[in-house]
Amino acid sequence: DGPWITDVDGNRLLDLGSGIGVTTLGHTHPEVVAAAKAQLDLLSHTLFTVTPYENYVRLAERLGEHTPGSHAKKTFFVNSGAEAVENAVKIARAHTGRRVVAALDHAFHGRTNLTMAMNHRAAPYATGFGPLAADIQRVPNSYPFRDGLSGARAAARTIEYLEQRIGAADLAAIIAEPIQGEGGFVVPAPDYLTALQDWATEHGVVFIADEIQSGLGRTGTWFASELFGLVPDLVLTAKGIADGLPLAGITGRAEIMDSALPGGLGGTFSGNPVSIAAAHAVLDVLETGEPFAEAARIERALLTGLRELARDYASIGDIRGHGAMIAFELTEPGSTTPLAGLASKIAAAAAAQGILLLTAGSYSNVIRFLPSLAVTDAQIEVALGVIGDALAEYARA
Ligand code: PLZ
Repeated sequence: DGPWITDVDGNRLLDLGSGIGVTTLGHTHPEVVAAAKAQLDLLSHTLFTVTPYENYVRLAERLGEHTPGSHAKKTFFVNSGAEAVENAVKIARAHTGRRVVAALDHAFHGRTNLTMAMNHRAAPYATGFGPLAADIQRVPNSYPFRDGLSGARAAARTIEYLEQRIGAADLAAIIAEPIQGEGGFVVPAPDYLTALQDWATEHGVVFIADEIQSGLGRTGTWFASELFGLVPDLVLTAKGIADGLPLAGITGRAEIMDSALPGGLGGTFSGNPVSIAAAHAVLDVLETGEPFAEAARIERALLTGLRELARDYASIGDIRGHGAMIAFELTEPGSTTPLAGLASKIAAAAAAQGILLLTAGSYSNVIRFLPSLAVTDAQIEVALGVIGDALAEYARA
């Protein structure tokens, strides 16, 4: 219920990870549960490409309204985030007639064969699972804490790699998480993403925003792209879209979305009606605007509390994020040398106190907060107290 999970022994666990950013409105949200139950009594499956149903089309229209940009859009629904990434790549290749996809350092895009080739980390995502998909290149990102570069400088570096290693003539798409998730909530420097989008537009490259972790209210806006003034060509959603039911979407410029042959995109369960009904309930709640205010409140509580902790513990090297997507990176005081062991000790100490905290980061040295928007300031204070106790025990001041 809300931010709580009760385990088989009756222990109440404060869930600050939401199944990795899925139950954004909270566990068993009454409107979501009611919508899914009602739909289950009506129809649980046909197959959209054979016998289409209305709630799919309406959800597509609603996503078109809320994703950045007022251009004509279309949406295709699938079952998981990785499947959304796969389909976005197919669409971009069909549209451009080009092969290569560029992903950013510290990215995570999924666990299927194509997407595991797009992730930054080989281990544990790809090691032993090859051969990997061809024509994927990774290029430097913007990581202000580690590279100290302005958005313009970081974009110039990324673009230099794109031009030298790939060349626009072969480049179908650039994919970026506006705020990187598994990579450790890396927030790019201002103007970085828009500089990449401008370059992509100029060279006929499709810009894909993977908003699977950062989208749909999580950062206090409909999409994290808005925080950067970014209007992507394709926007990917999953995770929080149906507050726990499996669903993902690819929403994009109509002329790009129409590039595949009729019948070229599909899937048996794609856009399951029960998941779609749950997603409508999620959008109903988001449209009240209340979740955005909650995300802003959570951001204030977490940033204030973490900054206080950072005054006592120099191992907190960086605090970053937006809304209910906030993290801190643990490093040797005064340096960027990662302290992975400290992050796992803090997460374990929190778990022992009934608080579920997720780690993240390419160096496994980031603690991330992805709470449900139902989490209260008092609960956040308790969690920060437990983190403070763990820092007192394990961190050098
Ligand atoms: N893109 C930005 O965060 C999923 C991974 C959980 P799927 N992140 C959580 C795990 O251990 O596998 C994710 C993401 C971004 C794509 C995905 C993939 O989404 O629904 O897990 O396929």
